[in-house]
Amino acid sequence: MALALYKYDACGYCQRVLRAIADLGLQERIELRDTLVDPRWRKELVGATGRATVPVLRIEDEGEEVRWLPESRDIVAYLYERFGEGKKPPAIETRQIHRVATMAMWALLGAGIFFTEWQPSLWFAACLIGAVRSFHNAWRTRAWFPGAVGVVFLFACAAIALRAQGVMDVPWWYVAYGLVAVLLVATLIVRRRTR
Ligand SMILES: N[C@@H](CCC(=O)N[C@@H](CS)C(=O)NCC(=O)O)C(=O)O
Repeated sequence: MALALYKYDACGYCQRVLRAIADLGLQERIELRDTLVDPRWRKELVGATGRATVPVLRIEDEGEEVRWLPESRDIVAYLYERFGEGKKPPAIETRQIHRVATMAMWALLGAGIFFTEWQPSLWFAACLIGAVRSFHNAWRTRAWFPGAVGVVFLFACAAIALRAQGVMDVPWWYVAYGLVAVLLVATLIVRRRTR
């Protein structure tokens, strides 16, 4: 049996599969093929599946045709079923925690519009959640872009605090411009890398 995972580091879905591999102690049994580092793997993946989307697990069992298994959830389920010896995949995933954090962030931002006297505290809390979420994402995926978004959120926190304390009025436009600039650069870089 030969297993190979087509992936790249900045992909959150790939991280989900890599966590399962680590949890099951399969690092030695599954070859990692980074499609952004080696164009050969990307070409092979596109040839087999018709697209460059990762993660995909290539399964080569003796006497059987090679199978290409896409979808991180399906790959994780497959790995636990085959190698887990009864172990189950984690019930709560980081993605779910992030979803709750995002909802809380929007709820606090929305509440700040209606409860104006609480606005600085509510918006400060919202931006702090945004910063923590982004930095965690950056650490998890080893990607710089979420980190940059985290910095913008921190800037917003500082701006709100300084304004609330009457120290200085940092124009909000800088935050918006910063975010747009970061998004633009990130889009260009991702486009170049996945072309
Ligand atoms: N539903 C898929 C999503 C996979 C996905 O969107 N992967 C992204 C990277 S995180 C990708 O490969 N994008 C590049 C492309 O589609 O060519 C999964 O859970 O595996």
